[in-house]
Amino acid sequence: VDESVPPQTLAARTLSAVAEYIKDGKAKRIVVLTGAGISTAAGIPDFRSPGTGLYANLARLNLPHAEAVFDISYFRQNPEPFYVLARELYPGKFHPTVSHAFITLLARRGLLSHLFTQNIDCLERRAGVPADKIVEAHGSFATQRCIDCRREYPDGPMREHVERGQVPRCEDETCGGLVKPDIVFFGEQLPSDFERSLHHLSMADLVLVIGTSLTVFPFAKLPDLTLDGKPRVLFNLERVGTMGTQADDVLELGDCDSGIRKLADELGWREELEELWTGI
Ligand code: CNA
Repeated sequence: VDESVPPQTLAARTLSAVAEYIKDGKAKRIVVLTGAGISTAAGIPDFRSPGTGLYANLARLNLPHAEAVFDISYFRQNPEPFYVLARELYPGKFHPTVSHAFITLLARRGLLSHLFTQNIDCLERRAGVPADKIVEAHGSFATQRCIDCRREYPDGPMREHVERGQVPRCEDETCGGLVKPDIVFFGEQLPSDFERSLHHLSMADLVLVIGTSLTVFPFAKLPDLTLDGKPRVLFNLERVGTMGTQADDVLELGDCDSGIRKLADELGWREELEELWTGI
């Protein structure tokens, strides 16, 4: 946004003004949008960061192109590369970040409308964000099923297969289809609660966007459903999407944990945040 355009709602385009807005009770319904960048500090690589991102490290899997690992038609032909990756990403090995803990804190203070996440690592649940506030736009590793007959596959054997790097098969022997976690692959529909929850964005009076390149649609359009005059804050290493084009957009560029701690300081919530985080 042109620096000469004054903000409409905030006193200034700064975290301190965002904190004032929250403390004044003007942000009763906060929507948080997250992507892989909120979990990199937990040790889970994102997709697109140059050098460290998953796509940069998939060469050894001999994929036709990096996205193929999450492509449903490729998976039908060759599920092994996905299971190599699943072994690295499988939930249970990682601890939520301080940014995840901040979302839990918002929920405890009754300020969290909803969290929309693109992540499949289940770290927001582990951080204590209430399940009914979470929209897992791309599904998660929490459940799995046969891609042919849709029969659910049990958690215990799933974990064993993933740990051994083996591809699980449908327990119905007449089917024998491939089993896949209920994460959304390219070419698959998003979960039904995604569409059903979109109206929460137009009801939000503050939107926090944390650690996403805003390149995967339809998720990437979510920040643009925010109403005019409602502040949007980006916590990311780089500027992304349309963030920074609205009068009340605040850009906090850098690692998101530092940005979130800065906001917590401004709010006077820092001690509570650190306590919550270390207690997870
Ligand atoms: P992405 O395209 O890899 O983008 C990540 C963004 O986060 C980039 O803009 C980075 O600059 C930024 N970033 C990285 N580290 C930090 C940090 N510490 N602080 C602030 N910003 C940071 O990932 P998206 O989530 O945008 O892409 C959507 C895909 C990625 C979804 O379908 C996810 O399922 C998928 N994914 C999820 C995980 C996970 O569950 N943790 C991991 C890898 C990929």
